[in-house]
Amino acid sequence: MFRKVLVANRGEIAVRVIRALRETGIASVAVYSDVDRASLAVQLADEAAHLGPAAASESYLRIDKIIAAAHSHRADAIHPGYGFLSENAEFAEACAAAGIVFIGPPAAAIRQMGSKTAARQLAIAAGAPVVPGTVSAVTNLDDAKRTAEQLGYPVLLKASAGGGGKGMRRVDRAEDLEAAIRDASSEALRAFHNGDVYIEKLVVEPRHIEIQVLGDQHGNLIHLGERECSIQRRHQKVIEECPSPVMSTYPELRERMGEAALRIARAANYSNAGTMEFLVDRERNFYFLEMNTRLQVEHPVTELVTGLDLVQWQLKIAAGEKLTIRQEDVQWSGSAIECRIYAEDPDHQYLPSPGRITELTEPAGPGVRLDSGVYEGWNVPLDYDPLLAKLAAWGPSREAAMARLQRALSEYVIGGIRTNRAFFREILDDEVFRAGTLSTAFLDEFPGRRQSAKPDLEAEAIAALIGALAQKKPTAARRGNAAEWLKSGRESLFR
Ligand code: MV4
Repeated sequence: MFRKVLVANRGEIAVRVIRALRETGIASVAVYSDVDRASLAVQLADEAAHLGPAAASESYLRIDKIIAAAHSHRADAIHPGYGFLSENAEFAEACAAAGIVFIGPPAAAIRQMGSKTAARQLAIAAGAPVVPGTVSAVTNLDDAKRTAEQLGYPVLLKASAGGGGKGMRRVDRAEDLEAAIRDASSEALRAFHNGDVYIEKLVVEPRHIEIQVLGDQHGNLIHLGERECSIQRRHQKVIEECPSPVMSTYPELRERMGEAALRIARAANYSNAGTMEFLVDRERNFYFLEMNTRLQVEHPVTELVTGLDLVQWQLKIAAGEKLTIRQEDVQWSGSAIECRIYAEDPDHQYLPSPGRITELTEPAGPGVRLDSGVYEGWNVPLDYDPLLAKLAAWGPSREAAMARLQRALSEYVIGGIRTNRAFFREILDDEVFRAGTLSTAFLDEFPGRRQSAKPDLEAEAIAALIGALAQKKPTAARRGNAAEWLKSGRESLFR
């Protein structure tokens, strides 16, 4: 096993990895930019290395600086976390060239999955279902028209080099195709320096379900089931859960999707942790979309339900150990739901809302897991993704998990900055969410169903006023149910 590991990331995921290292008796090295000097990750790690200015391009994305830090701190491996350099094949190769183990998949698998069309071709070759459409780029309008006609409108144009919804265009009629190809192609060119687009049949109101896989360097591969990630805003996941509510009704779907994910992983010679993204339509047909060759933000819900520690397994696998869990050993128990707590302003289109956290009370108790990267007094920088923490709850049933998550959210106090905390309280009360009939259209339709949005915002404002007038925090008894306290505060004010 490694003696010392450098964590090439920041925020809650750096903390997550440092915790795993501490549990395993491996020394940790945090890295930091100018604005992260006092970060929680730096405080928790055994050692820390300064990378440079706040801009990620001058710090967390600098392969040379990170490798130099690993050398000077004598780290024998690097964990990349998610984002930043985690899916950069050149970084994985640079680690190997420097004699440092990259804790992740082989560089070749990262590179192959980085091209959406290459991934699609691989899936087809592996016999896994993909959305009907083409694999090669559109070259002329007549061919494109014929393809779209054969697939049937609506179709979706996608960037070959894409991901994250950039360069995507829905086309409903043949006469709109030409302009849409032009738009999608120029957007793709700007975003990815590659204007190639291809055509897929549009899957209407799909569920977004992903399968977690884990493989060692000896050819052993297993899947750890699915995560339902349909609730997204602007291609940013907001809530994730395990199992998917649809699997509770159709358990054989997990087996079939798991098998498909493993076929693709085998074809890619994959090892370490990875995730296959699928769309699932109303008839429960599933289609491979793309693969994420990293540990994902939402991995805790899988850990809560399977009892496995994905980061511990990443370390063992990277160190060359064998996967000792067989597929039949994997068991799913109960239900877990996670919400991503962002520093963002609900009153201003959920734009990032950085600043100093002046008050922080974190939830805990039975079935609650908080992966946080912040503390009271921490200044949330504006330079990075505004994810503060992931709050997850486990329960023996989906209902129990929802109740625990609601309870935990009611205990969570984050002062000084705006967050999306109240938004989750509404989603968890929403009848469509509670019924589990989710799709990627959920958040588009959600505003129409919110009745309690206004009073809740009003209650928060009044609470702030009462707090300011009283010059004190809510008492422990009141804090137990912030919403009730807010209501009683309002009632007494208006009586
Ligand atoms: C689709 C689709 C419907 N039909 N492909 C969005 C991001 C990119 N990775 C793939 N995406 C989609 N591809 C076909 N053929 C709908 C989406 C999509 C989506 C997918 C996953 C999660 C959220 C989404 C939100 C809107 C659209």
